[in-house]
Amino acid sequence: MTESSSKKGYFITLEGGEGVGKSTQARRLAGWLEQAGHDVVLTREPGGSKGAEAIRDLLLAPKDEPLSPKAELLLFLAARADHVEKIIQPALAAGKVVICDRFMDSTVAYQGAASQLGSEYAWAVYRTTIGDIMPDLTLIIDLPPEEGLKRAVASGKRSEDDRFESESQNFHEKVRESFHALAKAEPQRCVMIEGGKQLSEVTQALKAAIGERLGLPHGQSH
Ligand code: T5A
Repeated sequence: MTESSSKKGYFITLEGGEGVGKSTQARRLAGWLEQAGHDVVLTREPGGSKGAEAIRDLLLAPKDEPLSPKAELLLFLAARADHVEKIIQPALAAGKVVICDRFMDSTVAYQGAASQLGSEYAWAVYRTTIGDIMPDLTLIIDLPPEEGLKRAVASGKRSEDDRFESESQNFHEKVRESFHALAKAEPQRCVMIEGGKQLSEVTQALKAAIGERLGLPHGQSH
């Protein structure tokens, strides 16, 4: 985290399109890090705090008329402001490892790059409203959108008429391109992981990226 607060912990985010395996992998990584002796907070966005979960319900509910792009962006940031202040910053200040299923890169990809607002606009509003808190490590799980969407719907967590599932194929391609661009622009922070492999192989690649940075052995399977 680059913010100047008295941070002692380590902030990891998982990113990627729909159904790439973020939540599944986040749970596995949290278990692994706990076994290694870390105090772990596993959280997600949108959501993670009571207020942010209420905003999540509003954002993800099917709507007769979509929100305006700016209203949607501001709601994601409103949820994040509450989550950062109530959950993420206190955990990092207490020296914990925070694993967050999606964070600001999702806003840049979905509300910025894939929408009419653009990624620069999304970054600018983020900096003005929330500041410069950034993850220490961002793991981007990469998968063609159609494969991820199939997985998400098959898992039963999502339905075909879900607000975000019903976006066009072109929209999800732009989201994927944006994650590729972020990984290229910030190679120190972002690691791209191939998501089309077996679950355990993906876990192993994620553990390797974290293990290198936290000095943990990561050869064993979980
Ligand atoms: N959003 C979010 C924005 O637009 N802006 C923002 O700023 C933020 C923070 C969130 C929506 O909000 C958008 C993005 C999203 O559209 P969500 O329900 O939290 O909604 O959606 P996702 O984060 O995309 O969660 P999903 O559940 O859809 O996907 P996951 O978490 O990536 O996938 P997961 O782990 O649930 O796995 C899906 C299925 O695939 C299987 C799993 O077992 C599960 O059944 N699976 C695999 N199968 C085979 N091989 C593998 N390697 C597998 N990995 C997982």
